[in-house]
Amino acid sequence: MPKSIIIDPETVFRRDTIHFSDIPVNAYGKMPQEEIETYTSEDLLSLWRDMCAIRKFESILNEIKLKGTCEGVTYNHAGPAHLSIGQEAAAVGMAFQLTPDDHIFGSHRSHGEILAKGFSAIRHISDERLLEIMKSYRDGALLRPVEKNYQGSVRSLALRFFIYGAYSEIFARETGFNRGLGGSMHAFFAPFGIYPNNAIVGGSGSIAPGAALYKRVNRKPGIVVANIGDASFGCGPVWEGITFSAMDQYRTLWDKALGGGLPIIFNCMNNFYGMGGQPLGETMGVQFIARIGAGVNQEQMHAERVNGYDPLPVIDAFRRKKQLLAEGRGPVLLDTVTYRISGHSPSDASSYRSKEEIELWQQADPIAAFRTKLTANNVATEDELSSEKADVEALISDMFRLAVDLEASPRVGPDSDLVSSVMFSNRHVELFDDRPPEFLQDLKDNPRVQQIRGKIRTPKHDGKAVPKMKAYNIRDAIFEAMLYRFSADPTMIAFGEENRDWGGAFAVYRGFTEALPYHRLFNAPISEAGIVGAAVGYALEGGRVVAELMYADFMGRAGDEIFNQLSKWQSMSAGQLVMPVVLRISVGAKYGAQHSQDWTALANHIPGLKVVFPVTPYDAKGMMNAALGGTDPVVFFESQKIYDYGEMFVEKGVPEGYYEIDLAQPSIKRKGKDVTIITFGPALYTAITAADELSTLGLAAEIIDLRTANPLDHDLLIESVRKTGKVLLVSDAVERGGVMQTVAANLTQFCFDALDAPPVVVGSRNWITPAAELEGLFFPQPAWLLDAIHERILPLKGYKPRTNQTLEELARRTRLGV
Ligand SMILES: Cc1ncc(C[n+]2csc(CCOP(=O)(O)OP(=O)(O)O)c2C)c(N)n1
Ligand SMILES: [Mg+2]
Repeated sequence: MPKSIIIDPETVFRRDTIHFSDIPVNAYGKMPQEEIETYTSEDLLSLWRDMCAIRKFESILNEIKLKGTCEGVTYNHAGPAHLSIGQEAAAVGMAFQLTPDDHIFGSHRSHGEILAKGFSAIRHISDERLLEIMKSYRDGALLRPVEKNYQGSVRSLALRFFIYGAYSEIFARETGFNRGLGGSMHAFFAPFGIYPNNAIVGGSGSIAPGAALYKRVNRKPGIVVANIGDASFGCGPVWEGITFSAMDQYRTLWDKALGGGLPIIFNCMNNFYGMGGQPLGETMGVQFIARIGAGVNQEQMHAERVNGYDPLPVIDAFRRKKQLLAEGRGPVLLDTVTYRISGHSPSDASSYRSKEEIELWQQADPIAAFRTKLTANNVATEDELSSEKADVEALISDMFRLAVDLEASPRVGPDSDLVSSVMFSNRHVELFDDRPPEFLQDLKDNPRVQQIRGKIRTPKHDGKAVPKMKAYNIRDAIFEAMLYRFSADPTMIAFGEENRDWGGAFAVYRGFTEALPYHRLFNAPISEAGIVGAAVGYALEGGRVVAELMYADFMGRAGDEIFNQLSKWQSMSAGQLVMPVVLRISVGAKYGAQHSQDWTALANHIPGLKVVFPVTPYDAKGMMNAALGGTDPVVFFESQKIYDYGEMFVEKGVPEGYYEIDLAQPSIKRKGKDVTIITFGPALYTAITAADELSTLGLAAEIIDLRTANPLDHDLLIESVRKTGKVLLVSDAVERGGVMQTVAANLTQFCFDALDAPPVVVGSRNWITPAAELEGLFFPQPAWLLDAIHERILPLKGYKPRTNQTLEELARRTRLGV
């Protein structure tokens, strides 16, 4: 149902003041004795061990990177090592409370967070389950090297397994968590609740909210922690993720039984530096990251600054904040103060900070300070602590030596097709969860479903063309495919700007508002990065999602999320994770330079995305069905010019039942023998008009609609071009660097011997898109197609060109860059 939130001017214009509450800074004030009562000695010892383990892990990397030799091993580690020496207490404090159901996302400097979370998970998981994970994870590939001749307990085996997996990943070995395809900055291990870490700093800020959304929508236990560096709070996507997480609707409009606000903690690992830039005093003005919470919602995100140089205040804060999240009062912002004693990377000359400052923080070293705390409070003796430290350090050293050994821990071979094999998952998943899908009404009663039932799905009716109002159109086709998946898969959700009450900006979703509860279809803030990022997070957790960008021109606003996140996590996980996201992107017209651009080329350029652009109802339904049944990210372009077009090509019409179209296959829309015209997008209809005129000149054009840019099976194209010997490629994208240039280049190679002339590409001018009244100068017109054929492929008898499509003109334009 549409919502009804009335804004009353009388209330809005009433004199008032905005009140803020105080934000606690280092409020933790428990005495050591009180804490000794909260924790068992073993708990406190585990914190000690974990911190020592992280320090040792990172110190080895520092040494091998700097000197090329460590622990008697000589090795050149070519990749990055962003170390967190100094940040151990913040990491173990963050992880101590978390169970494997609690998921962390992080950044390039996440080794410490990964290790702390893994150690904590190993403590939380039963021996049976640990064994199950180790044996099943990549069929025991990580387990085999560490269990050889090992007689210890399951728990210590799990520690070996985990540390080994982390080192192997960093050294790009087959035996790494992600077969070395993630590496140091992206390592993760989902079975322990460790989710992708992002080398695009702040990247987790837009993704982690989607993971929290998944938990809420699908009633899954646990919280989500987004660990983000202080300097990365300057990143737009972090703000967008926060905005997405703090929407009122979770608590005001959504079913209360779902649990309220998103269960997420934005945890700032505040070490006071970017690389060399300083948020405090230089690059930001906020002074305390915790202050940001005050601008977000009335509860100020329950923001607080805590001392992350001691694990106990951090644990205390996480315990309290987890309680808030359980009460549905998220999101939370924590400003966890720590310090990076190590450089940004081992090559860092620390030119941006003084030796004195580093020494001050070294004197306050969190590990040494904790040692003193434990001995002063009689938790353990110096000898006991030294012995614990020695044991865990020996374990780290052993696993380092094993992981660095190329024989025990090989890289994928040069002939391996591993990377190709994981770029796409290419699976079909009917449903990601087996609970019944939720609807608000019986779909038979849905007004849109009823309306569509009365529409005509064939090109002709009673021998006549179907009037627009009666034709089953592209909007209907997308609606129908999505409705099928909403009915099949309870995890399927859709969101974007104006998706709900408005009916989708272009009315595709009209009818869904009545049918679906808020948590399955909702309006997102105007946060394109937040929208696509949340879709990525939702999918990484195992749910299916359709996100929408209102105009292709807004892709830049979600650039990182489309180009680096949506596209990459399947392959960086070496196929452990899937990405069942359909990103609907509408291509505009008539709205000028910033609302009318076909940016298929941008998506097509990025490895890891499927890129389709159906332009008939039959294709739209079949391709949306395929996209929504698959497990890969599909960028699904739609054209605003033709949303209301009925089916003109498939005589039998658009089936009411379910069918899929192979996302790699182009489609012949008109048969012909003299010249092949390949189109992508609504230029299909331009080509049809041009082909009609060509036929009056005695030429039969074969028209092939590409439908997909990637993947793309060229067979049909090759067959046609070999038959005609001539090919023109047309789309509404600007001519330079477009999808058609790639196809033309490929066809030149595939069909060189059969071509009478080089393939010719006609696109829009390399301009801004001008005003609606001038669009005819910009988008390819039917005459341009004939002119291009006449000038560059086959002179047409008695034909007089109407525009200048000569090679001289092409040369002139390229010289000018227009
Ligand atoms: C989007 C993006 N911009 C810039 C960089 C380069 N870079 C890597 S680390 C870093 C500093 C990040 O500082 P902060 O977020 O405080 O994390 P820290 O390194 O202190 O852990 C920068 C600028 C990047 N990786 N990603
Ligand atoms: Mg920092």
